[in-house]
Amino acid sequence: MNYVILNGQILERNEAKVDIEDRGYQFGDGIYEVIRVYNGTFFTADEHLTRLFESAEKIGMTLPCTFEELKNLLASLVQRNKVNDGIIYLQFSRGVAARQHHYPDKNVEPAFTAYTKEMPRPKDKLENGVQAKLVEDVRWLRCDIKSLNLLGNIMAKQEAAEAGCFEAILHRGDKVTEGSSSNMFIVKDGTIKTHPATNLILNGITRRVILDICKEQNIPVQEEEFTVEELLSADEIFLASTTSEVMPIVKVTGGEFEAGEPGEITKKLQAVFEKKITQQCG
Ligand code: DCS
Repeated sequence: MNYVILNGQILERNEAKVDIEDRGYQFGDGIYEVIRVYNGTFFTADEHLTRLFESAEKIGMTLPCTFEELKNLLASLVQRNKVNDGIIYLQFSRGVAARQHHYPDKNVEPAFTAYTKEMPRPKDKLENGVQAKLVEDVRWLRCDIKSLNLLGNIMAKQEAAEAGCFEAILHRGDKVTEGSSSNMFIVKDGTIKTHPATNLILNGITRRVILDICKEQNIPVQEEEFTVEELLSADEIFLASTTSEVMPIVKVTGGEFEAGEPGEITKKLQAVFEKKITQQCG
């Protein structure tokens, strides 16, 4: 049986019904998180839930539960669905109200849904790397909010997929920002560069784990903007996300960057990242 969460209750999936005037459905007015589960245990759950509460605050939404209540309920769902290696997806929309752009009354509670999915680690791609395509970043200027509004991201990912690529590398003019659903990193002469955590990117939890690893391992990092030209002349490129972990990019479509195989620093980060998974999740 597949269970889901609807407004604080665990239900069978076919019993969970959402109103057609849910503001998430009509406006994309809400926020979400994707948390990794390894071996039946959450990885970096506190960091994800902290970001969720921050996103809520940024859009003026008060979540109808405490951090601990939420974490416990999510853990119950993972247990109930017997997730081994997978994810939990959770979202809060601003709730159900007659369609008007401005926020509804304070007494309208956010609508909370969550489900789990079995998802093995992408071992083949982690080992061999993936291809990516450069796509202009035409999203709004609050990419730091993990909003349900993903049209810009989706359109970029589709463009990449149609070119046979795993990810879109977004750039605003000549500056690389991030991936359509990941953060972007380059390595040049032993130094890692990634876009600073501004309003132009989502400050990924995987990104933060990688920055911690770099500190521990004395790998130099610059959280600085870098150009498309720097990307294409980098020694290594990798992306990072909850589902993709530390994923080597071995080719940028068009053939401007073609490493062919994952780089040494990328592989080192992968190895330490894997250790962190084992430490937290067994
Ligand atoms: N940037 C964007 C635009 C993202 O959507 C994501 C994650 C990231 C960066 C990386 O953040 P995390 O390291 O915290 O995952 N996107 C999630 C998603 O929509 N599906 O899986 C991960």
